[in-house]
Amino acid sequence: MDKQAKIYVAGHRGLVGAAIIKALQKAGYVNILTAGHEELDLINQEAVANFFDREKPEYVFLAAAKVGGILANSLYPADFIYQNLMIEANVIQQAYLKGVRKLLFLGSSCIYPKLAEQPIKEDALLTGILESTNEAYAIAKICGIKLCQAYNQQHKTKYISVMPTNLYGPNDNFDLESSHVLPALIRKLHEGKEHKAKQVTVWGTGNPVREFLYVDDLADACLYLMENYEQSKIVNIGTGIGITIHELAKKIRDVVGFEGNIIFDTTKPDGTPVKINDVAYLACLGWRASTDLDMGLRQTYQWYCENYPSSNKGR
Ligand code: GFB
Repeated sequence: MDKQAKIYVAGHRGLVGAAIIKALQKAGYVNILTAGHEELDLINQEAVANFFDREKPEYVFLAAAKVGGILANSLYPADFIYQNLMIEANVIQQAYLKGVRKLLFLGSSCIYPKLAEQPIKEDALLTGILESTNEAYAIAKICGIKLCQAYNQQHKTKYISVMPTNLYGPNDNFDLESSHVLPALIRKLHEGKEHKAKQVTVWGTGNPVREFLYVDDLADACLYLMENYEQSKIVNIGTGIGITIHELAKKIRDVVGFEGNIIFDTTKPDGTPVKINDVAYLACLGWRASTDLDMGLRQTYQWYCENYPSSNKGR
């Protein structure tokens, strides 16, 4: 990509989009295009068409999505499937019609079968049933992959799809109902410390295994692939390292300095038992994650303390 190229980052206020903007700026890209929700509703086909007509982006990072943790996914499947399908279809179709040179679509490791062999290779896609708590979201993301591949096949476009593992970092959602586990535990344990609570409750059994990637690493990988990769084959992005939710909770307890106990609410769902990306293909392409979980947790906790007004009291 030319450093002057016009690059549209869809979803620039979210965890991923904000990190991609930072990575682009750091790499010297100077013509970055964004549009907030009030300016452009990506679910509206006509609005997206007008936006692409007017702005004529040359490259697109499709990081806009309706996302959430296990509870939000289970409670609002219609929102997750509808909004994600519309965003993907609108942006990819307009990218094609307006001659975007290259597009990067962000999927998710939850597109793989619930009981896929671990670590999960890219070719596990569509080989088994999905995890029920996020089936609607996963189906929408699989459609995004298939859109990219179909346009590449029929229209000779260069749309690439990446499958990040569970992400975390600055700009994450710390709302306890809709967030993912890592930001939820930072907030719960931090508030537990503030209120000198005897215990903090973690959902599920604590036994599920997840892999966590710091979002700046993800952004770096996305930029690397945008610059160096142009095949239809999907690419996993992760660390390849898993940790149980219980171990994660203990690590966050240490970072935050909470002195009480961790207890488990087993009425809440565990979701997929194990989810770890096989990152061999990405390594072959020349990229590896560089932020380890301890470092990433410290940085994320610092960001949380600086950005959530009530959280400063506890430091
Ligand atoms: O991060 P999380 O919501 O997403 O949950 P998934 C991971 C695990 O952490 C589950 C447990 O076993 C949860 O039960 N957990 C423990 C908690 N305490 C909490 C808590 O306070 N909040 C949350 N949220 N979880 C999501 C998908 O699955 O992963 C999405 O639903 C997406 O579609 C995303 O793919 C990456 O890893 O289970």
